[in-house]
Amino acid sequence: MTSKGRKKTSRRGFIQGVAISTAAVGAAELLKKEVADAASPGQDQAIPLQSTEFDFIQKSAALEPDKIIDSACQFCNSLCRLKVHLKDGRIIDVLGEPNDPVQAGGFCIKGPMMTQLVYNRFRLKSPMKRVGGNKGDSNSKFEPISWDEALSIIASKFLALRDAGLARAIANKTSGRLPRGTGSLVGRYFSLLGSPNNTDVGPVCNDAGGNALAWTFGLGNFTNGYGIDDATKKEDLGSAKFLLFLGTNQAETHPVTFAYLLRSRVQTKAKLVVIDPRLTPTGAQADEWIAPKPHTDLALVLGMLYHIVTNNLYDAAFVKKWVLGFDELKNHLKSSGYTPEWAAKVTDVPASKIRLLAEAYAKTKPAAIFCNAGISHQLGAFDTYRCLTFLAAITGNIGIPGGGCNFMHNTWPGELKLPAIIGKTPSKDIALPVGPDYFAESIISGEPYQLKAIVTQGNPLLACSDTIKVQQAYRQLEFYVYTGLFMEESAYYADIILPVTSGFEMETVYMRRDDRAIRWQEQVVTPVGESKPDWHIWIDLAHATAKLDKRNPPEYWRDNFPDSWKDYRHLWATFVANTPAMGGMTQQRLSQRTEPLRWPCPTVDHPGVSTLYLDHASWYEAASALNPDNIGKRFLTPSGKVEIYTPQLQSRLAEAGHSALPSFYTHPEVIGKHPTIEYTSELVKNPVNPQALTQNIKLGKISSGKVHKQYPLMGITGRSSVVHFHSVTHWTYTGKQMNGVRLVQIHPEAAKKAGIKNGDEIIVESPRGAITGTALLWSGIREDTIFVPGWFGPGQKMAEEFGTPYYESVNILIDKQYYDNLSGQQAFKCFACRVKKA
Ligand SMILES: Nc1nc2c(c(=O)[nH]1)N[C@H]1C(S)=C(S)[C@@H](COP(=O)(O)OP(=O)(O)OC[C@H]3O[C@@H](n4cnc5c(=O)[nH]c(N)nc54)[C@H](O)[C@@H]3O)O[C@H]1N2
Ligand SMILES: Nc1nc2c(c(=O)[nH]1)N[C@H]1C(S)=C(S)[C@@H](COP(=O)(O)OP(=O)(O)OC[C@H]3O[C@@H](n4cnc5c(=O)[nH]c(N)nc54)[C@H](O)[C@@H]3O)O[C@H]1N2
Ligand code: SF4
Ligand SMILES: [Mo]
Repeated sequence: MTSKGRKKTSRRGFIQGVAISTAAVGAAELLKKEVADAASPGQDQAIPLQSTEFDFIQKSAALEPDKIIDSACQFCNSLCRLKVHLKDGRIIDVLGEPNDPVQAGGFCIKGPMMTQLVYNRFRLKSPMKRVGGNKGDSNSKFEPISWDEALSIIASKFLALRDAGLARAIANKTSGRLPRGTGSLVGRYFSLLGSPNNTDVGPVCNDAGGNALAWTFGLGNFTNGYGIDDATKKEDLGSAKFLLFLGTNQAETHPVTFAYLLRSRVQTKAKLVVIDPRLTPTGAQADEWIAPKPHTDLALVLGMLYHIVTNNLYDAAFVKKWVLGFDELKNHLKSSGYTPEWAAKVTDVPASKIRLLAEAYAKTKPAAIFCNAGISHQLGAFDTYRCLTFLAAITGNIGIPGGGCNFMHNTWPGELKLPAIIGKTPSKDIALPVGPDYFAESIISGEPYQLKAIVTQGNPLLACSDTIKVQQAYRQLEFYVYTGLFMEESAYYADIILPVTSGFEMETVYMRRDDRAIRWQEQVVTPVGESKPDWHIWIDLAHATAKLDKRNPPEYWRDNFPDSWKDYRHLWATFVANTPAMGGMTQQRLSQRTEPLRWPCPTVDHPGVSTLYLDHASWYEAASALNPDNIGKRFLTPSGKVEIYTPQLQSRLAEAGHSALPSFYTHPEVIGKHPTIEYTSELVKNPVNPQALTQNIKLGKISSGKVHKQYPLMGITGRSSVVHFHSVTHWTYTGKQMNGVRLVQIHPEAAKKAGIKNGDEIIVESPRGAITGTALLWSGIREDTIFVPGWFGPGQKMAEEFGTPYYESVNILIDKQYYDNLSGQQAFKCFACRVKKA
């Protein structure tokens, strides 16, 4: 790389300009200094090699790379290409891709931290089996074993359960990351075995957004794209004139794509409104920051819809041509009395503000909505997202560049397809409810049936709610296989531990950008120890199963899992050949590009789709490649129109206690008296996830507010900062150094009432349990709300290097019974609590 390229992508430039800049603070003027102060330490710590404007690395005999490999970051959905510099086979530096206009050479502090996943003394290096100790205890003893032994132990356990008629008691659970396509191999293995309980990360993460998009528009994906649309040669999201963010802190969670939006905004002067109970570095960039009561966004959106509908602010021509159910929506809003005044009482946002927001959104076209975990992690997630799709639909903000419902992490078309299975597979039972934490329920209660063997990807002991119950369940579980990079909390419960490779150790397609885009990444270094990428593990497990299965001939397993798939190029070519509307996404094409390529993309001449539902030949071509039934359709619903209300939608949703036109309800631990949710013991078929059961519900019972007598505050959870990615970065040097202390954000007035000062050690208690942290007084948070960051855990040994504390999981505080019975999303973002000095 030239010195010019290097200068352009210097870390200082990026971190100052992008990740935590305070240059454009608008509405949050008051808090400017607070944010700037919080930001400045990071700026100085994030400059590794170079700190002057001159490039002294050029012609440095020691530091000039002898090879640069195009890999990619395995962390967030900004999907940065990382140009990895090697000297003598060792990684010496990591830079961004300057020739991708969205990335623009950028990356955040976590990009270079990928190297610390490779060079790390805590990495798991060989498979291990339990030889002593109690499950979950630090006295657990493990001994290294060969891959052959590990996989035959797993295969024989699975076969024994299957032969006893208990195939459904075997489950795979993903709460974390996996290379693309691995899920298809896991699904295939489970089909051969006959178990329905193979889940992916969706219900933990952001499935509700995709579910709502699919029900209203036809496809469950992020609707628009970053950068130029190659079909029209015009900017897509970069042309938005209004950006409405709900429950997304992109400055810390998707910094590089957020920086792209901010760069575009300099040209377009787009208004940015951020809705979040606390001020984040994202809100600090906004023209307006609005802080509703947690878990009340549904009311805010209903109030906005009311104002738009009753004041004729909607796009009448678009509604007439493309929308089904507008009149029903209008009647519903009116008869329910969802006025801005009503919404103001629920959300604590003034009615005048709700009206102005509704007007600004409706009148400024194109307007793009962005949402993420702040909406997904609510018990009314599906219904809230559906109402947000109505906002876009009635204002004609769907199927146009710069608009849409950009519900993050709903990027890719479900499962990548493999050829049909050879041979006859056993029939499967109905799956357990998709709620991420129903697993624990099933183990503890045995209802509707008990899980007995689980493989996980991710760290459920930190990531799932009601940690104490999860601990109890995994202690009780008959057989547990943990896969991961480190000896994380969950590993202590395992019978078998399998080491996996990190992103730089494989040639693959690991992550995807939110806008359905992917890029090819080359292998940088050889795998650490005996670690394997996940797709190798499942192919090898199938072959180990072939040797032991007495019911089926070995070919049943071997022919369905050819060894050639271990070569990711071969596996990818198989996906390209079998997955609808993916024929243009060949490895050769991906490798040649500096930018990622978007799905759907049916042929090698097709540019890939940026704006879904765009009235353009490239969209119609892609839509018909997805399914021949789509020929001539713009929206991919049964009617070919945007479906707000139809009698069919209504009757399907009513089966699980919901309605096509949502009424307001919320978590019973939200302060005040609100309509809420009751879960019945009746299990019904889930209309949104028809492969699974779900609990039926009743909506509308008014909460008593009793819990707030003892627990007067509300807690919300989320990402601690740009530095950490879930739990995995807590095993890196930079992660623990920069953000090794759990900082609990609390308003100065609330702190004063509890006798707490900035920097005090505090205890946060909820009806479920207690955790510790350090008070961070923050006037940018509601007085009735505290923010507790997730993924600090008791097993994170890197803490020793810095003398930082070991922490219990934040999920001790959260009640697992509250979830969205349609999407399965857990209500991670709400718990009643109190704080005191430790
Ligand atoms: N309270 C609260 N809880 C939450 C959330 C919240 O906001 N609040 N967010 C939820 C969300 S959105 C998510 S996505 C989850 C994430 O929660 P986690 O399950 O913690 O996700 P990760 O950190 O991605 O997974 C960590 C583990 O995955 C391993 N790992 C890393 N790469 C790979 C790989 O390629 N293969 C395999 N097999 N293992 C790998 C690491 O070693 C580590 O053991 O947490 C959820 N839990
Ligand atoms: N640095 C970093 N980046 C990440 C990740 C990471 O762990 N670290 N994880 C990745 C993954 S898997 C995910 S799912 C995304 C998550 O990305 P985000 O959704 O941006 O992250 P969160 O911090 O979980 O939640 C976003 C915001 O929701 C707010 N919030 C909480 N309750 C409510 C509410 O009731 N209403 C509203 N409107 N807002 C609320 C929180 O204050 C928080 O600022 O990030 C991805 N990127
Ligand atoms: S974490 Fe996200 S923004 Fe940061 S380098 Fe990785 S992909 Fe880019
Ligand atoms: Mo997530």
